[in-house]
Amino acid sequence: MLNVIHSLREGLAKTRKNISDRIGSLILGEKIDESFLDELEEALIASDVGTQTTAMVLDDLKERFKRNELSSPEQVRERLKQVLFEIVSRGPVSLSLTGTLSVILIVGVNGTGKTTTIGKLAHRLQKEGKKVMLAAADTFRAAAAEQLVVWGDRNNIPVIKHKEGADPGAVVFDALAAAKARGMEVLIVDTAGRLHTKSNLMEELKKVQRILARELPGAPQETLFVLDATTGQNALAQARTFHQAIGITGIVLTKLDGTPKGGIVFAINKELGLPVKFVGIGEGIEDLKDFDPREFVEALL
Ligand SMILES: Nc1nc2c(ncn2[C@@H]2O[C@H](COP(=O)(O)OP(=O)(O)O)[C@@H](O)[C@H]2O)c(=O)[nH]1
Ligand SMILES: [Mg+2]
Repeated sequence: MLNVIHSLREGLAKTRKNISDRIGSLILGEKIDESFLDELEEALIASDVGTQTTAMVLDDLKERFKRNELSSPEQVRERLKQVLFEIVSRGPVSLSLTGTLSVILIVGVNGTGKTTTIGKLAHRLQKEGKKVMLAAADTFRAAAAEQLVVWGDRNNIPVIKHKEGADPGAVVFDALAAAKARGMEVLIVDTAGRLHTKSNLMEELKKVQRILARELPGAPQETLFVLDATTGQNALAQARTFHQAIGITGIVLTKLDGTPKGGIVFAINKELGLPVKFVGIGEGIEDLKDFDPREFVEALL
């Protein structure tokens, strides 16, 4: 557990610098006043907390400041932690894997880390004792399936794939049949991620969902949207488009290690109302963590 906190802290180092170090340096020799709060507002915006969410946080702090409840830096830090925690603490974050076989559909635009996340997630589920299979429904490029096979080999789990250009619907149909026949407990489906503005991608994903639901009632149990934390506020628009078209059950926020803008977690929760279920903090097989609201806020501030 200590180890986990340590690496989440490391993963959030850049964002923490943006928020916490700024609070720290603001505090030195200064009293808590309006200009302090203005600078805090800038720090929150700079870490991609989002204008709407930042405004809400600042309203709370200003209100308390007026009531003389925030006279020390420590009080500001504690209240900030509390407000941020409240934003991310609602909604279930664990995967809802029901029934003997569950399907996790992984979606998102190109390069956000879908395939890598699948490799990490398969490793985690396997460590929990689950029998896991992968489906290469990103048939857009041959390299995509090959990349998934590499992760399958690394985890020593089967990967169902077809030829490049094959119908993703046919891949999931076969994968589901194979998963049932082989007594699998989790099937994770990789998908293509061409630009979200292309409606044919959404149609393709809808078809995949339809086939899954037809062949296995309740499937997919999870449709996870993989979002690159370095994308900035545009990521919110991406998530909204996918959510409207296919319905997302949760977010995997990747590449937190590479950005000072980890505040996007709060914007996702507040402005999209979608739970962040996992965070990616590196390229290694162990670098996928549960999103634990308390731990996240503590690691941040
Ligand atoms: N630093 C870092 N890199 C990541 C993370 N997740 C994925 N990547 C990298 O992002 C790149 C694209 O990942 P990939 O899984 O191929 O994306 P896909 O196109 O969505 O399937 C690869 O170089 C990954 O190693 C992460 O959490 N942190
Ligand atoms: Mg991929």
